[in-house]
This record gives sequence, structure tokens and C-alpha cells, in this order.
Amino acid sequence: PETGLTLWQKKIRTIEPSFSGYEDPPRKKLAMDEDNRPKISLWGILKSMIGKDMTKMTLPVSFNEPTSLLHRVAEDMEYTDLLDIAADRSDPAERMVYVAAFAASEYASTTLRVAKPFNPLLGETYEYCRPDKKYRFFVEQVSHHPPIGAAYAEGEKWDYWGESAVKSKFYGKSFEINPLGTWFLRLRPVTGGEELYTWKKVTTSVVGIITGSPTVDNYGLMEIKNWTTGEVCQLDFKQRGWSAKSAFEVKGRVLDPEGTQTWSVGGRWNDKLYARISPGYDATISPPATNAAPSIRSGYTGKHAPPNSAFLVWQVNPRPSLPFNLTPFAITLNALPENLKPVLCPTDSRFRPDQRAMEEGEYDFAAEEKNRVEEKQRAKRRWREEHGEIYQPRWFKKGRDEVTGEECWLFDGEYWRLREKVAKGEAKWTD
Ligand code: CLR
Repeated sequence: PETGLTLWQKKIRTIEPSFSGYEDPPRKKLAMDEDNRPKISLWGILKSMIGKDMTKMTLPVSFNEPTSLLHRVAEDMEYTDLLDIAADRSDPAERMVYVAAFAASEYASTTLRVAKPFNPLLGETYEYCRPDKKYRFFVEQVSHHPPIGAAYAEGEKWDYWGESAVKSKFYGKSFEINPLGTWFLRLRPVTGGEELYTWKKVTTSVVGIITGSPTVDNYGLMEIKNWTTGEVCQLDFKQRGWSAKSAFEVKGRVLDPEGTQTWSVGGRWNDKLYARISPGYDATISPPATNAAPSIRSGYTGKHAPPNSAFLVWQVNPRPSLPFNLTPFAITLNALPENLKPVLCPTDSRFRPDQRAMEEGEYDFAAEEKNRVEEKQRAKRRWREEHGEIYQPRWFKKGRDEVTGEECWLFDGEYWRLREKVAKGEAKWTD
């Protein structure tokens, strides 16, 4: 029965109509210049919560940042330029280098963000469009216990989707967050056809809570697989040690379908990633001397990347000091310009009063509103239980991926079709 959906997903769609409401350029700042959150010792509050997972911890709202977990999924979109470049390369190993850089780039925004995003309500949605980059993104909270978000993003040359679900536990020494879901990327390369890539996210942890210098680390092995050509990229995110030497370090290799190494990749996930051709061996990566090698991004269009020397694949965007240590990209997410209000789905995170209050620095009001909306959600849940009603997500359906055979959430684009009608005044979100 899911074949119809899958067929739809494979069609090239026009995504332009979804850009109505996004006429204003992305927001550059919050109303506040600095957050004046009360400085409370993390350890003081957390020491009684050892062994708990995040869903069972009640924390004062001053531990929050004015984002929701749905926004945090959207933050994966910051470096989609890498996917556009990947699609433009004619060599599958080079495409893999850029796709792997994209997968690693998803961690850059985690540094300094030692704060809790708001928990999405069941059925909460979040959309994010970028006319300048020609993509649209959509995510829905499809389960509350356990918390699960299903996401689907579409660009001109790629689609990216997956399930955002984590297992978390506070060990005292550290807070460990293990992502569970698989992420899928469908790339439409210049050479024609399409390719499917998958990977799983690595572990995020907060260390240094006891010593009062909480720090975000990301570590573990990530394997990015191209199911169409057989290329694989293995990335090793090194765990931060006692000396900060291995902090942020990533090292990896691209293997061809026969398992022979073709490229070496390395760098730091908070800063820069490099790659070099290394046929049959594992090469160490040292940053090229300035301008030593023509970078593919600066216009090199030959069939193969320049040999022998590492080139810069990805570089982090500037990180000016901003409230809540948000990134400039994260700042854009909760913007609610006048044009967008009338077309936005009423369940969108941007309408959450508690999160809005948080970004406006009204922490007490934020806490009050948070309690109110969560209490409302509990009442709805009790009602469902009493009436034997099983909750069904609105925009996603559980299904199976044809290629990998894995369970995944299927999205049929209905959200965007209805949105287009709403924008034209032909329908209401409640229809
Ligand atoms: C990691 C990437 C996943 C989605 C995801 C889910 C939960 C997020 C996590 C990411 C990053 C770290 C995170 C976590 C929830 C709480 C935790 C934001 C984005 C922070 C750092 C914990 C704050 C510490 C408390 C003690 C206040 O795909």
C-alpha cells in the first residue's frame, strides 16, 4: 500500500509555492542582545537526578534555550550547500566526501549549547523554507512517550529524511544522548539517476558538569553508506580526552565498492574538514598551506579532485557571541514575520507562547505557559485513554524503506499541498 507514497517521493517536485510567507530575509538577531538567565550551578540541580533520562527530569526553565527539539532537527539544514556540491560531482567517491562532510557538519552547532531545548508537544509541527537555498523542511512530533520526531526535507538535488529519537541518561560524570534513528539522503547527481545514502548519528554528551565547566562532546563511529554504488565512508569522532588534544577530532576514509580506500578525510567537527585522494592507503591529513591546492568549491571542475594535497571540504560558519550561545542559523528558526503568520500551520512551534516568551527574556511567563500547554497535553492524553483512542500522526505514516528494508516514517507531501491551498485562500488548515 505504501508504493504510491514512495512513487510520489521519487518524483521531482516544484517546491517554489511553499516559499510564500518567506519573502523577508532570514532574521539576524533576537529582540534581546544578551540573555540574562540566572546563573545556576548545573551540578547543584542535577546531582539528585543521577540515573535518570531526560524525559524524567524536571528542570527550571532557565536551563532551557528558546528552541524546540524540532528546531534542533532543522539545524541539520545549515550546511545543505554541501549536498548541492555533492550532486554536482560526477565521481561517486567525491560525492561521498561531500555527503560525509554534511553528516559531520551537523555537529558544529552543538558546541556551547548546554541548555535544554523545549520538548515538542504531540502533534507539534515545524516547517522551515529557504527560498535562497531552494529547500523546504518539515518535521512533526509523532510520539510523546518516547519522544519521536519525523522529518522530511527537500532540495532541488536531494531529499533528506529520518527519525529523531534519542535515549538519554545522566551518569553524574556526564550526560549521554544516543540518537536511535537512521537518516536517509536521496541524491540526484548530475550524471543522472539517483542514489540513496544512510547513516546514524553519533553520541552527544555533556561532560564537565561536576567541575562547573560543562562542555558538549560528540563521539563514536559513523558509517555513511551509498546503497546505490556501494561506496562507504567511515568517520571516527574521537572522544574528548583528559588533554583537549583529541577534542573535536574526526578521522575517516572513503572505501570503493570493493572495500579499497580511495580518499582520506580528517579535521575537526567544530571547525574544518579536509580530504585527499589516497588510493589504497590511509593518509594523514594536514591542512594545505594557504591557497596551495585549488579547492573544488572555488571553481575546480575537473573530473577528479586535485591529487596529493588535502583540500578544504567544509568550514564552519562564523560564531559571533549571541544570546543562549545560539548560532546565527539557529536565530533564524523561530522568526515569525507578518507574511508567514497567515499561512503557517497552527501547530507550528513558532506559535508556542512559552518558547516565544523565552526568547523575549520573560522567563517566569515562559515557565507558566510551559506548564499550561503541557497540562493541556496531559488532559488530552487522559481523554484519549478514557475513550480508547489511539493517536495517529497527521502528516507521517509508518512504513518501510524499500531499499534498506528498515522501518521509517513516510511523508507524502500533503502538508505542502494543503499549505499551498491555504496560501491561495482555497482551504483552511482545519479542513
Ligand atoms: C543531537 C542530534 C540528534 C537530535 C538531538 C536530540 C537531543 C539533543 C541533542 C541532539 C543535542 C544535545 C542536547 C539534546 C537534548 C539535551 C542536550 C541539546 C540535537 C543538551 C546539551 C543537554 C543540556 C544539559 C542539561 C543538564 C540542562 O539528532
